[in-house]
Amino acid sequence: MNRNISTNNIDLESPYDLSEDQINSFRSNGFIKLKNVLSSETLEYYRQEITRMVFKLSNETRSLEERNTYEKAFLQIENMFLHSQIVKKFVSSTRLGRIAAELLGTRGVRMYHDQALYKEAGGGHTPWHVDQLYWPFSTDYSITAWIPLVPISMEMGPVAFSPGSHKIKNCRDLIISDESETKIQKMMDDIGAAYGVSAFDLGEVSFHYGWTFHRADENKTNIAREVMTIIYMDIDMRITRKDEPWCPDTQPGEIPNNHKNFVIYEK
Ligand SMILES: O=C(O)CCC(=O)C(=O)O
Repeated sequence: MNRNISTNNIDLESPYDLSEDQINSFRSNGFIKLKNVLSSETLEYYRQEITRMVFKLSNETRSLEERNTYEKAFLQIENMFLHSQIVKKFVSSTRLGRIAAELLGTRGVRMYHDQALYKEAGGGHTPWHVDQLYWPFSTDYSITAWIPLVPISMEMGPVAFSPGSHKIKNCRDLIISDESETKIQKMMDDIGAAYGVSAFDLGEVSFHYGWTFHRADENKTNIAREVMTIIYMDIDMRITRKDEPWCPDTQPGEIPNNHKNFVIYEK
């Protein structure tokens, strides 16, 4: 860790002003990209710790050629906050949590899990998929913050969304795979769905619903696409089946409320 970088966390707690238009745009498109959410100083401070933890916790030793499509897409490290108090501070940001709650229109959000998604230099594409397929939630009030820790050019494989696709019910059951990429792309072509992709400035963060279809191109550069994500659920979300290890000690029908599923923001 570079001790010269200040631990200034002003950006993590101060409110971000969301306009009515931005909230409406999120709800109709299923995603939004917001600029200047975090400062470059804050991002660089946490990037150093998150990157250190990715390489500490990853047990990937194979070359890209030896991996399947999913494994080529990124190094994926989950619930890093359990291993680092610095990461815990980052993912507990009330600035980010409040944006998530205001976009969802809920009275607050709690942690489902965090996830670093490092698309290595030369790493493969991320196939089309929806996230909530994997999650046993009683409602649709789930949202992911996709937080670039470096500027992400088009060549690095920024996350891409199909606007309005959170309302599409077809193909939701396809787990992330070569099959999901082909079948969902065909469905998108058949219905003439729009495709939204653009580079991310440093400080820009996207938010998407658990049911929004998304994917990413491969990383054609020789630097890693360093991204942290935080997956939030409505503070009042109940689970519909047991969900170990993500929601420990929680029975179906209950609200997860424990050391992993803590409240991040409450109005
Ligand atoms: O980072 C990527 O390539 C895909 C992101 C994603 O699937 C997600 O954040 O839910």
